[in-house]
Amino acid sequence: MASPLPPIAIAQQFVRSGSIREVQPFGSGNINDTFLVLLDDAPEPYFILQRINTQVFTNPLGVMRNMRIFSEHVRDRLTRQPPSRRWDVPRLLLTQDDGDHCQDCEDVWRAISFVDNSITHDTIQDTRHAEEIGYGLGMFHNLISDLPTENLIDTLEGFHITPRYLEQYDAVLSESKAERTAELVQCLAFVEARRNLAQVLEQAKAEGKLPMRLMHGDPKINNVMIDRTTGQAVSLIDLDTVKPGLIHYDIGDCLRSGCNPLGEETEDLDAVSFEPDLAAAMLKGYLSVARAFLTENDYYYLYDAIRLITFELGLRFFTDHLAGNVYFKAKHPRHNLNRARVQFKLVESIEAQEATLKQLIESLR
Ligand code: GN1
Ligand code: MG
Repeated sequence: MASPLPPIAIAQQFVRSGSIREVQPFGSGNINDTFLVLLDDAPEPYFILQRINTQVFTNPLGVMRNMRIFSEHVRDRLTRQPPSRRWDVPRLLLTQDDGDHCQDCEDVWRAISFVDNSITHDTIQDTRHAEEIGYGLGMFHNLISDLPTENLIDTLEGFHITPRYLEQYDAVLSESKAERTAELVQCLAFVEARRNLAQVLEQAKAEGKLPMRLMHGDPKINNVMIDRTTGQAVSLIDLDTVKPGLIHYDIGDCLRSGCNPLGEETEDLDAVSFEPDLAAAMLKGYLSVARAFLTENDYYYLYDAIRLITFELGLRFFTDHLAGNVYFKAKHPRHNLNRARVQFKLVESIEAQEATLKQLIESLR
């Protein structure tokens, strides 16, 4: 079998003018491989090159199709109803023979424009940043709210369906020979004590209380691009999981990532906390756009969503640790265990502030 092409050779397929100076690993994604391609003498000095992880996204061409449909819809919307402030949609760059992914490559590689003069952060900077992150998610939801859900396919079956993750956890656990260390026993007990909360959003969906809409799927704070000059949110990136789902998954994910000032990679477990001031800022930003389309039930399930998606991510990391780190990229054998414990700490912090958070949600609506 031919050896895989190096990223620079793949990047070359997407270059229309100028020459490649360098291809560098980029960002902190846990699934796909991402590179920044730097160009000389080109109208845009860099672009993003990504290898889609086809172990996870088993229908990568479906992912590309969703991205095209999403982008066309949002661009059209922005032209018809120009927003009062900057909002960008990353562009798919075409190969020299007009394909949207690399031909003749073993994997599926694509290239995406870099949102000009913008930056992302892995940890929240301040309440202004939090408010902008919330605004960004609201804007994103608003812009896809009139794209029919059936226009996009499900690119990752079972994604954010918490009871399914619990089933996977049970299956992995029954096979696991991992030594029952004190911390492992603690994590096992943590999950057991919260088993019953796993179905809260799926049940609300089944009862018709929460409608299927289109969601981003992964709106953690480092997927919200911030304008370097104005500090405003200007785009959401990482569009692989834009698909039918509950917007509560998104709101929960955005808050669990943005209200944890130490971020999901910290090793300082004792200091992990969910900050209500950041939650207030984020929800304020979100509601400034989303108030228009949220229902009574949507508000009712916000607290549950924040707690559930945090629990779910902890459960996913923990399962992957027990399975031998087969899903999330891990830098060392305990990496996913540590990540799980951070999320579990965050769940405890959320639970301890249930009354405050519910009051906060009430006061903002
Ligand atoms: C994964 O690859 P990345 O970092 O964009 C994961 C998300 C998790 C996130 C946690 C498809 O996203 O669900 O919230 O890690 N994406 C997928 O950092 O599973
Ligand atoms: Mg992602």
